[in-house]
Amino acid sequence: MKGFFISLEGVEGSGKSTQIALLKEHLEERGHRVEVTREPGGTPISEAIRKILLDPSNDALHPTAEILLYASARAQHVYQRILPWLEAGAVVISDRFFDSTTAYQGAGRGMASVEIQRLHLLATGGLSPNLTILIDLPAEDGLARATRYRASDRIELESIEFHRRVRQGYLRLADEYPDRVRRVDGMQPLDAVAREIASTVDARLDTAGHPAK
Ligand code: T5A
Repeated sequence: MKGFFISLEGVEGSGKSTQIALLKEHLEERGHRVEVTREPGGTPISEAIRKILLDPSNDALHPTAEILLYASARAQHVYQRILPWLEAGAVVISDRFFDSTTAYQGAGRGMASVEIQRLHLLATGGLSPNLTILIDLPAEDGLARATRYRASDRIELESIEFHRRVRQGYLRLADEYPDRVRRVDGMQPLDAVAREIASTVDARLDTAGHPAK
């Protein structure tokens, strides 16, 4: 693959969208072609699935149907957008990818890890981010930030215990995949988080043979 694939992960309101906008600007100044996308979403079909998943009135959604919908949205996203961008040599930044399923449906809902791994393989054809930035902070702080100016979506309405399990699931992923998943302290001021992410990404791009142009 000619491009470089970065995912940003974290609990609700961890600051992913804010940091992705800053990272895109930083990388474009260094001469990279950058494509930004998100999950669930990133294609018209995946965005339609996103609406179902986040609609608070869909409280009857079964956990099995939920995980399959996230996987369907991802498969469409991978084949329609992410792979073609990577083949064209872009730096692709996705707001969430398969680690969200491991953290939310695995650690949060308690679904079996072996089934989740199989589903990842089916949905992605084996594609994995080259680098994952985990913006880590307590679930309470993230939720407070996320819902300060807008109503909660279906997942944000889950119990605080659910969101704490999600955070622990992410921390286990950082332990399990230390080369791919880099934890950044999300309680730092915004610009300090941005600096840490930019230097981590620059170093990885240089090592992977994508130096600034
Ligand atoms: N999901 C997703 C699954 O369950 N399984 C899956 O497989 C996938 C892919 C997606 C939902 O779906 C779930 C996870 C989610 O619940 P979403 O709307 O994309 O829904 O949810 P989030 O990704 O959590 O989006 P948010 O917009 O809520 O959070 P962000 O993008 O992490 O945070 P951001 O940048 O919008 O910042 C939130 C607020 O905090 C401030 C910002 O200014 C903003 O007001 N902020 C800071 N304040 C102080 N200090 C800092 N360092 C700050 N950084 C940001």
